[in-house]
Amino acid sequence: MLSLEADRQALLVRVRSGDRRAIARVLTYLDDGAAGSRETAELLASHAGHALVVGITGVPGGGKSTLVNALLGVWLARDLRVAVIAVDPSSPVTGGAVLGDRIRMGEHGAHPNCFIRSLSARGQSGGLSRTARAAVDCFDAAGFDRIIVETVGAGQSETAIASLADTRVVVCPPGLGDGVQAIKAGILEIADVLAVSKGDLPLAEETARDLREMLTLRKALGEDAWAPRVMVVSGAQSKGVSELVAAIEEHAAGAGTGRRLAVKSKATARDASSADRRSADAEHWLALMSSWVQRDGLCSTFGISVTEGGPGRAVVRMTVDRRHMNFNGGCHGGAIFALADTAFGLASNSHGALATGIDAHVTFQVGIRAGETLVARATELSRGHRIGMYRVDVARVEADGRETAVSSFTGTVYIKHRLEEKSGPQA
Ligand SMILES: Nc1nc2c(ncn2[C@@H]2O[C@H](COP(=O)(O)OP(=O)(O)O)[C@@H](O)[C@H]2O)c(=O)[nH]1
Ligand SMILES: [Mg+2]
Repeated sequence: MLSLEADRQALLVRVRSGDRRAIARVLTYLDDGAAGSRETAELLASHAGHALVVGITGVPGGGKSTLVNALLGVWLARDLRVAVIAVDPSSPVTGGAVLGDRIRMGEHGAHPNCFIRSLSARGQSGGLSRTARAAVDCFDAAGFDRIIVETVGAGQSETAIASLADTRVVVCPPGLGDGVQAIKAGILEIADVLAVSKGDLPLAEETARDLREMLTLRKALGEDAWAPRVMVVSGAQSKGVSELVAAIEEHAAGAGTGRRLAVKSKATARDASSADRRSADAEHWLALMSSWVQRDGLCSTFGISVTEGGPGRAVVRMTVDRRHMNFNGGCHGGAIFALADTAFGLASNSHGALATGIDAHVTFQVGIRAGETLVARATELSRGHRIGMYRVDVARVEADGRETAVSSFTGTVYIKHRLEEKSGPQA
């Protein structure tokens, strides 16, 4: 329905004027992944850049939605326009969590300056983070001042979605005690603010102390590891909520908003460079990454080769044979992981700085047999002073050249040495 450029432009004008029906229509259309949705997403992104995007991540039942409701209360009272995107990859729209969220945020749902939207998991995780990105850009283009993205911090796509946010709040319910370690390193690493939720409960202060201690330990390990702020909040009793708002806004003022758009525009600028320059660059990266792979024991054991490279990205390949088989006669999951991890390692080390993996999530969609060829493509989702986030899509190459999705992988790296920005890595 939006295949015509004129339709798209007309709808964009309505979205930018804040027309709720137009926004709802675009969101449904993006969520469906209908033809032309990529072009629409790009158009929306080109009009975005005003909003402060806040990611709220944490375990299910941790109190995220209740906290989102409290944040809505504060920002709406300041006459700001606030959008909420609730993403739960584990539950369909009609399922418990998202329905519960609607009720928990229902207090403000009818406010004219508020728009709450749940995103379904119609596609795979990659599809979901793309849709979430497009939804954020849509609300941003529509002039919303604050966009809150609530994600469940247990799935494989949450780091990808969290990387859209300017400021990330990780919600930790109280009473984790020693179980604080249960908070995945990757999730902790993405936190700009750690909010101990349900602050009215007795163990909240103790949990906050545990978290502060844990962060101090981390800081002692790395020479200048950055530490998030730890705060105790209660969404239900509005305790600590205005302090949380102040911390979010302070962080965003320092870090800058719209960083997700910068990643994209750098890519666009690269695309615009001349064809000659591109092919010389491509050769340079291919040779460089191939030399890394040749020095890698696992890559030679598994027959992994590089087919493309660039700053923050890499494409690798492997044909499955006896070496990769498990005892059930299928391709070993570890071999697929190794392929994805290789692409991740190449992409994350392509900036002339040493990056080591600290967290990775992988999903497997289909089984693989001997004789099949797999390709893994790594792309950079975000990269800061210390933390980089990457996504790797693994696909099976079919006889006709088409590809079937096999596995999706998200990984986080800790950047150990930061060298001056330059176009290529240290040779
Ligand atoms: N005591 C207390 N309970 C809370 C608070 N916030 C949320 N809860 C409860 O925790 C449960 C999960 O809350 P919800 O906001 O849906 O968590 P989410 O799954 O992380 O979005 C619900 O039963 C809430 O009533 C709080 O500040 N104090
Ligand atoms: Mg929730």
